[in-house]
Amino acid sequence: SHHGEWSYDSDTGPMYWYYDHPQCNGTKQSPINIQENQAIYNDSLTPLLLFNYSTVFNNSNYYLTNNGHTVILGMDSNSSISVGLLWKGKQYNFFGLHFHWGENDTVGSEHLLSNKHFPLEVHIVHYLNDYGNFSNSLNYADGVLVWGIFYQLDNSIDVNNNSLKDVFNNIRNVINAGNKTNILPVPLSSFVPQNSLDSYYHYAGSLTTPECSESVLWIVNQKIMKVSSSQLQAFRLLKGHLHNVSDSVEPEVLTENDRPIQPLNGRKVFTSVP
Ligand code: BO1
Ligand code: ZN
Repeated sequence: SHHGEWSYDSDTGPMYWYYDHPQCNGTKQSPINIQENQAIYNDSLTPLLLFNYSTVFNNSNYYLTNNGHTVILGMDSNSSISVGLLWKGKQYNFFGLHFHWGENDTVGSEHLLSNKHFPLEVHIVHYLNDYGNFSNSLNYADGVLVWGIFYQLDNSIDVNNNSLKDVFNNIRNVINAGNKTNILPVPLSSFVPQNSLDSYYHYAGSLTTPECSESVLWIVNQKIMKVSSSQLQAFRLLKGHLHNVSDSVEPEVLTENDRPIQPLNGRKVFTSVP
């Protein structure tokens, strides 16, 4: 195998991550199967308060980049206005957004909803403002907040008149690991279904990739977005890091990047909906 690199299959796949990244063997790992009928209503799960999610920063640089494991949407804001959300009185700043998909339309999401897979899951990653930056936040149980949104297949959506059109069209411009391309400014609200701030699941878990830090407060949306099969297909053409194929070294094809579900180990999953 390619030393030091992790992947989604064979001898550098999820089963082996903990060799180099011991936190991946922890007891509060993500993703999980969210059993809807076992989620506990908690009235402290008040609606998410978004700030600047609907703002289009026309003077900021929005880009997609392939980091060899996923496609990340980021922005270099030259504005002092921050983007993020308030939850339980704490300010979480936007860090980046990325995608998880599978080899076909029946798999791809990392979280499952009562054993059901979705073909795509978007993660909007935030860190607690008090901790200053993302990597410092990984040292704290409440340091990172990831808002996960499932996408279900719907071929009746108009891919040509869709707020995510430019994002999905640009996936093909970041085929190789390390590629980066600028995209048109897009508000973060485009990735989230309408009226979805007050219905979500919550539990405490981890990053779903190495280092697998147990520093993530997960918010998993109950409302679901839509994606077409042609939009999904673009993700499966992406390439990841180099790996050995018999005698040669080639980029792996990123046909999937979904970690299998992890044991709950007694953790509780909460719902904001009575
Ligand atoms: S996820 O939302 O749980 N899938 C997730 C996974 C990994 C990261 C964020 C969210 N972040 C990565 C950064 C890397 C950094 C690594 C440290 O965390 O993208 O730059 O090296 O563990
Ligand atoms: Zn993720």
